[in-house]
Amino acid sequence: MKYAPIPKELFIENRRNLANALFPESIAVFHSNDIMPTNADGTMAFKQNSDLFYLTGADQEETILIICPDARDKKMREILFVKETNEHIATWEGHKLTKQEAQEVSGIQTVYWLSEFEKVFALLAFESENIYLNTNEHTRAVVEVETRDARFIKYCKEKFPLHNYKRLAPIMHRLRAIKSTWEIFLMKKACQITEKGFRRLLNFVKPGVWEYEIEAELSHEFLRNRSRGFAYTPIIASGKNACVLHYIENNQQCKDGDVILLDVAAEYANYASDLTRCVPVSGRFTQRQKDVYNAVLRVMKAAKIMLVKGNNWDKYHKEVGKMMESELIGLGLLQKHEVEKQNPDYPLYKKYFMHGTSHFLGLDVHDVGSKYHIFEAGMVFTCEPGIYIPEEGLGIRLENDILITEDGNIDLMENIPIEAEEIEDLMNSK
Ligand SMILES: [Mn+2]
Repeated sequence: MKYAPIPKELFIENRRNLANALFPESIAVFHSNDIMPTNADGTMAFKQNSDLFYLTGADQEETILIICPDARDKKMREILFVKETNEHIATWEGHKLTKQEAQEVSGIQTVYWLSEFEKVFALLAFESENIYLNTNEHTRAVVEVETRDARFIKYCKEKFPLHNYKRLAPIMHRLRAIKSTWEIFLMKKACQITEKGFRRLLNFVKPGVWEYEIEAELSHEFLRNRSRGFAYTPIIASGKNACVLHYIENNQQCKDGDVILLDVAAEYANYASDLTRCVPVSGRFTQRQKDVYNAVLRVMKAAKIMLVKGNNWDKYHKEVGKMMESELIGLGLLQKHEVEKQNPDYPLYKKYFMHGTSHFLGLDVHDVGSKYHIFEAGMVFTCEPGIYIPEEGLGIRLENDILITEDGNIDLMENIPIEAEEIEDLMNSK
């Protein structure tokens, strides 16, 4: 791992919270992700299952966690299974967790090699009434590939047909939505690395630069700061490309007079940050560009104030929509009399601002969490209004990561330049 060791207390506390959420006489099982194949003998880089990581810190393939809080044998209440390593694996793939290292990383005392899993699971299943299994229930997930968790569900239901089966996903979504102190520390670290990358590119952008050259600068800065790289596929979209919401080609030349929309951020220790900034290729915004920029910035600042404990998703989005409406009228993009007679189910502002303002952020960029959950301290949301005007070849989105606290919120990206003038000054310094 590139990141510094994480205190095991984080994972111990997470497991305690999970154990408390289970019915009595239960066993819960979490599997790591697979290493995904590409072609021939190629593979993708390994990405750990977020739930397994959240509960163990084990960042390795072929890992299984069992939680069985009522096991008669106390040693069997938490068990981590890791892949047995040997000299051959050490030579070809490098170091894998030893049992002792797995204990140190996770704080789990009982560690077995993976080959013991079926036998141990069967013994504990006989003691248990409920079997909790994990599924990906993210509302926007499209999963065609069968995961290790999914394969295990099939195996388990065939082998133990008379148990009560329960879902881990709703519990995990609720737990992971509230970030602990250590998680916030790691997310701040991701934001700090993102800031370094953004500051680096302010001196790099000039007319004629290619979008992928900017991507390379960011990669360089992220990796040298112990990040694995981008937290998600970066969007570096100059001119009209900014109006394609998921533009990831990043293969165009940036032209004098255009604005570049950069939705680019680093991960750190598997935690995501999520940033969007817009910078003028020439180092100076035109008046029109600045007007649109400042309209988005005003909406963002006002939206941020509403990301507080006790508020809810629906109310928040309605308020942001209203603010956006009045800004779009101010920019001459909507007419007041049209807005007054619009169908409230299809508000006109959606023509220029067609995505949501916020999403949960954490181990996953679009992190798990329910939109029916009232805002609570410890939740981290993005705040990312935008205005996209294809006919003007201009798209502006601004995005920071906001932590809700007991008495307001903290902008985890407050140090990253956002005022149009500050960005211009930094681009023109040196
Ligand atoms: Mn985002």
